Amino acid sequence: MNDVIEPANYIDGEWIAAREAVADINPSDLNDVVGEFPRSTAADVDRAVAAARDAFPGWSASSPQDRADLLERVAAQLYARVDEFGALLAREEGKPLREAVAEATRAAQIFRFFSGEALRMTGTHQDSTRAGVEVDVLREPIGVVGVLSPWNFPLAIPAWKVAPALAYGNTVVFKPAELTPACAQVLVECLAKAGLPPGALNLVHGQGRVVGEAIVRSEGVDAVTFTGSDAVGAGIASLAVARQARVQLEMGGKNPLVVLADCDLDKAVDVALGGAYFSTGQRCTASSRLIVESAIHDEFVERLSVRMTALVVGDARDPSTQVGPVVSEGQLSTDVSYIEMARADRGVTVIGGRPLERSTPGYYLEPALIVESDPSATYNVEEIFGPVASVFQAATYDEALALANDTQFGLSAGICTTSLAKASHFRKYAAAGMVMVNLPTAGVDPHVPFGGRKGSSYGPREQGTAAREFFTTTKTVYTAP
Ligand code: UN1
Repeated sequence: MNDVIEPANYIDGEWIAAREAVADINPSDLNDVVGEFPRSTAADVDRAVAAARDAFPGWSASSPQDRADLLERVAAQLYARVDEFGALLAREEGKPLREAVAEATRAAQIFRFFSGEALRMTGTHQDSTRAGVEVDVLREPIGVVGVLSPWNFPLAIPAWKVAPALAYGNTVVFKPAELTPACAQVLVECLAKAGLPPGALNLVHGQGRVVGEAIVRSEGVDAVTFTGSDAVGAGIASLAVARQARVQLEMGGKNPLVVLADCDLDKAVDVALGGAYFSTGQRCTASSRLIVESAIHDEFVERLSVRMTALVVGDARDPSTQVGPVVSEGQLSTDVSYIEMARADRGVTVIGGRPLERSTPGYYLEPALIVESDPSATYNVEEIFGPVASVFQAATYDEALALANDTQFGLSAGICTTSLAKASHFRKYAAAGMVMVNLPTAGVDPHVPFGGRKGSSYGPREQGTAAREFFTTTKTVYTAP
């Protein structure tokens, strides 16, 4: 890694080497060790929380212009290093290079956006209902924020949690996913180089059940923002609520893409292909349920399977790769077990879905398309988080909409149609936090709200100006002459 210091925690402005370390392995080549990263303890978390608490009075009282300038300096470093950081992300997580560079760029955009937000932490002023009294609603930071981030967007998701936390004057204890510590480390290096005061952001590498849990339990942490699985999210929520800490959860999806008979079929196949299989399907916004009007079902399956089986699966660092490896051995065996479950069901056809060998040992898996399965089968209900999608028939638009909404999740929902009436209806009645018309369910902008309904999200939205709802609290001030 170019210009990267030794893997370490960053606490109170100091890089602290590991006492115990764990290897960070490239999923495209298991012989390639990215680094040995700290496996921290609850005592490390206590130090990080104490540093964040000590830093809070100074940072929260700092000039918003200083916070804006600092975040802008981070954005500038990220923009200048998108190729390098994209290459690191591809190596560490297995995201194909083109997508990895795009993610690094997205992280830069997010820091730039929140640099501006530091200067827009506005309140409101109005007259009281009582004559002569005035009311101001002020926005203030919440305090110390625990950031728990996943491996699937190891630059962008930390960016969209850390940047608003700091912009609005909070201090942070950041625990990245254990599978992607190097991306977190380079991000924190950029913040350190930008001149962040000691303690304003602390990085503690390690396991969720040790470091993550210690953060969530710590009385010194006022709010926790988490992206990851619904099972882990539920545990975090109960711990946080038990001690009245603020909590924001972004969890799974089982996102529907409705494809109507009046669609532009080439475009719809493109949308389904990208939504289901790019990023190896490892996105909470992936299109895992393709709901196709019966009139075009067979042709859709035919065209999608041709495109899908032609996808180049390989080493994420090779620019010709379209689908990288699955992130880890555990995730590969999860994906394969769901695929095997589908294969064992009577009448179900699974196209693709076999583990692959490449010139280096890695977690390669052919994209899989499950055809003619029961929508209520376990693999069609639970989030798989791999390159696996199911296709269902619906006789009418109404049936397609009902099937689309028949899920415990509600993150993103898509429709491919040329009918303005159907698109408008779907925009209104899709039970999801995000709706995509003639676009993949995955792939979101950095400056607008992100989040879902039902079991996908809990708490206020992330990103855009909506982020201030979680990262600030209001104070209502009444003034009489
Ligand atoms: C996207 O689809 O562009 O974990 C972003 C995830 C989401 C981010 C998806 N929180 O996949």
